[in-house]
Amino acid sequence: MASVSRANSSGSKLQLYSYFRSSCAWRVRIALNLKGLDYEYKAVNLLKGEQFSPEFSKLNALNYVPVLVDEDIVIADSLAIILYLEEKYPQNPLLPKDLHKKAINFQAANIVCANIQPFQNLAVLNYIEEKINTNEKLVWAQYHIGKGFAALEKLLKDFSGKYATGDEVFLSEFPLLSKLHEAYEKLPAFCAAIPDVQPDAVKP
Ligand SMILES: N[C@@H](CCC(=O)N[C@@H](CS)C(=O)NCC(=O)O)C(=O)O
Repeated sequence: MASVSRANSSGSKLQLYSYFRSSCAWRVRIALNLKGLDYEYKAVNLLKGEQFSPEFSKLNALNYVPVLVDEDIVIADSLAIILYLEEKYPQNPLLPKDLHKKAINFQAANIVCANIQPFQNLAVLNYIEEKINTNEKLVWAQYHIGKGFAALEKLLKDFSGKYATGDEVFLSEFPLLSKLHEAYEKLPAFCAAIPDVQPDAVKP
């Protein structure tokens, strides 16, 4: 695992185990950036299988990124990390105060984390490729992503302003989803979290 330190003016001890193309790590990078938290980027190359190293397995028995280490606290799940950051570092809140809007945020986040992302995970796609074939792998991923996006599009229709549930920034991502994506893309915290600008990005 390679480690790259970012400028760290606040003396923060946060470390993020990440892979530049991981969507789960990507949302945590966005949250860290929105909160203005410096962190040390610990690259875990998923294509090289570094997630299965004994060192990394100690941090997450599931062998997935992201993992956040905050001094002696280790958290291995993007949503758990984001909710931890929200409580420990309350500056620049990620969630709306309104209870209903907050619940919609959780619902949308869970659609992404439980009903979309797991079906297109590397380990799952490799398994389908091995047991069935490459074509089926793509059909499988597209079906589940499409189903999840359709549910998100429907859910957010009544709530979205500039961002998903209003004009405050929230942690998630058809015509409405595209519009939201464009709005998020303009924000510096999101620009700094894209795969291509991460320390472990593969340069063309
Ligand atoms: N529920 C976890 C899922 C984490 C996850 O699936 N991570 C993927 C990258 S987005 C991973 O590390 N995959 C490695 C593999 O499939 O071997 C989260 O939201 O953090």
